[in-house]
Parts: sequence; structure tokens; C-alpha cells
Amino acid sequence: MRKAWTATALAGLLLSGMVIGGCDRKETGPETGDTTATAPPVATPVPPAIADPAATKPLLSFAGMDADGDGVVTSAENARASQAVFQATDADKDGTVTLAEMDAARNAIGERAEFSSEKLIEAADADRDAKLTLGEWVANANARFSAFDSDKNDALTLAEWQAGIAAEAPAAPAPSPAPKATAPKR
Ligand SMILES: [Ca+2]
Ligand SMILES: [Ca+2]
Ligand SMILES: [Ca+2]
Repeated sequence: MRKAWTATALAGLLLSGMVIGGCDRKETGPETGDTTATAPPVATPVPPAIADPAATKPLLSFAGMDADGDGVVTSAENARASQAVFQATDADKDGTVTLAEMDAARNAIGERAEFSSEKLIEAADADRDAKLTLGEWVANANARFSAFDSDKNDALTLAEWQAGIAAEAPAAPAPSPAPKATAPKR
């Protein structure tokens, strides 16, 4: 958690000067307090993941996030993909993603089984109400982007993305010690 918060603070510093032309908003989309009703519409809507998982799944991949296909994922592309995935996961469109919605969407998509939905929510749930707003969701995605962006040029290469994913993978469980041979009792 501490690492994620540090990354969030850093992302805030790096991005604080960025606005979209004419619009006094960060290029990376919603603020932590934003809801789907108040957030700028930076993402192209996709259908609910439980109805059409094939529409959401690409947005979790490097190529899918790289909307302009130039081989790098910018912070804006990352935020747009993140917002679209949030909207696809919020199946009942009430502006929050619950554990049940997260599970249903991830099961439909077949997303990285090594992480539980509980852990994913916990990692982003700033106000600890066990559900995620769009603001919490995108803030977490921005922090993750920043952590992956090892040369801090506000864009991810495929190599940075792959290294970031690899670093996220839970450590392989330590091999369990060989069972001690018990000396037969005599
Ligand atoms: Ca791009
Ligand atoms: Ca919901
Ligand atoms: Ca929350």
C-alpha cells in the first residue's frame, strides 16, 4: 500500500501541470473524488463485461490500451482504458464497483487468476467502504502506470509494461520443506 500511495503522490506532482485544452482537468481523467456522473467523458463506452467480455478484454492488454497504435501507452491512453474498464465492470451502472461486480466481470473476461478480486479492490479502495468509485479506480490505474513507467517519461513501452506486470506477480511460493523422515520407532 505504501508504495502505491507514494506512486500516487508522485503522479500527482508530475501531472499537476497537465490540462486538456480549454478544459481545466488533468489529462489522466477523473480525480479521486469523481464519480461516473461528474468525471470527464474521456473514455469511449464499452458494453458491460458480463454481456460482452470480448469488448473489455483488449483494454487490459498493452496493444488494446495503445489507442493510437504508436507503440507506447501514454498516461492519457492508460486513463481512458481504465475508465472504460470501470464502466464495463459497473454492471448495474450505479457508479461503484462492488466485489460481486468485480468477480463477475473478471470471471467473464478470464482475467489474471493469481489476484483475488478482494485484493484488487482493497488495493484501490481509498475510503475503505469495500467498493470502488471511478475516482478510486482511475487513481489506482494512474499509480500503477507511474510505477511501471521506469524512465518517467509519461509513456510506457511494451518492455516497461511487461516488466511492471512481472513485478506485480505474486512471488512464487517457497518450496515446502521436504517432509522430515521420521525414524521408525523401534
Ligand atoms: Ca499510444
Ligand atoms: Ca455497481
Ligand atoms: Ca471506496
